[in-house]
Amino acid sequence: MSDNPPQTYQNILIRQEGKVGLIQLNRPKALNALNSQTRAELVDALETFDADEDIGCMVITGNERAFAAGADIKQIADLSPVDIMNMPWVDYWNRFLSIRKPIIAAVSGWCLGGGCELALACDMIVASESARFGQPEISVGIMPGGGGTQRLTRTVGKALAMEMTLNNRHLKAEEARHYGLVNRVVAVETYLDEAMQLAAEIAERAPVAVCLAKEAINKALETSLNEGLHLERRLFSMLFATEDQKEGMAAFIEKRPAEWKGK
Ligand code: CO8
Repeated sequence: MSDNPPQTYQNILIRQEGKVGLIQLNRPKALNALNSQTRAELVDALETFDADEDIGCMVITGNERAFAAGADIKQIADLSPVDIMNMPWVDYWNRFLSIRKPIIAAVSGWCLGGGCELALACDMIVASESARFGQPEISVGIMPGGGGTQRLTRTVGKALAMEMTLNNRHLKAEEARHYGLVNRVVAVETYLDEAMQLAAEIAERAPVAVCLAKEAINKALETSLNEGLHLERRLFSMLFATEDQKEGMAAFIEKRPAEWKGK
């Protein structure tokens, strides 16, 4: 948790539905461009949900027209390299990556630049048919700075990442699914419901195993196979110290539903 969590948020809306925490980016006039305030609020809300025992999964969304059209260009246009270095963005990203529970991006419309990087940093993406993914930074004279060159390349491969980053190629939703960036593509009318349903299902699963499995899969993108396998083995062994492992296996043997405690 941050030291001074804002009591009210200006640029996001939050709500809890069952065991799912929903965060909606809410700067529609700016196509949900990510200014510092929005990033701070987003990470604060995620940390609050992450610490809440009643929440098992989070969803980040925007609106039908835009998930997020990138960093707020108007906020950063006149900054110097030192100003950029001193912005707390790196801290926000690090805090985002420390969230233990799964995060699903529910994406419709524009998902560009820092918005695409945000979606890529989530654990899964449910997209509407109108979703458009891109790294258009080159068009404003810069390059991705929030993980785009790394996560996008690991996800879609070098050839496509180059074209998207160097020549502002956008991916339609179905293409994004084809290249492995997106889990599901559904109608605009249902993308948020679909993401919430997926999140609700995950939130019903064994909580500790969900968090550790998320950690292990994300590690696969940033480590050697050998190190990843070692981590997996350690986390796997650790789960045998949980009450949920005993309960899950007993429930299977006794042919009854398991009752998870998250312990
Ligand atoms: N920043 C600020 N305002 C924006 C942004 C943005 N990224 N995108 C759109 N807006 C604003 C527009 O200025 C406009 O405002 P106004 O009505 O006051 O003029 C409003 O949103 C609507 O936009 P448009 O009129 O342009 O809408 P269109 O439907 O014509 O076009 C587009 C939609 C194609 C999405 C277009 O708005 C666009 O190209 N936006 C910019 C996309 C972009 O270049 N994004 C990358 C930004 S740089 C970045 O993300 C770097 C990330 C680094 C992260 C580092 C972390 C450590």
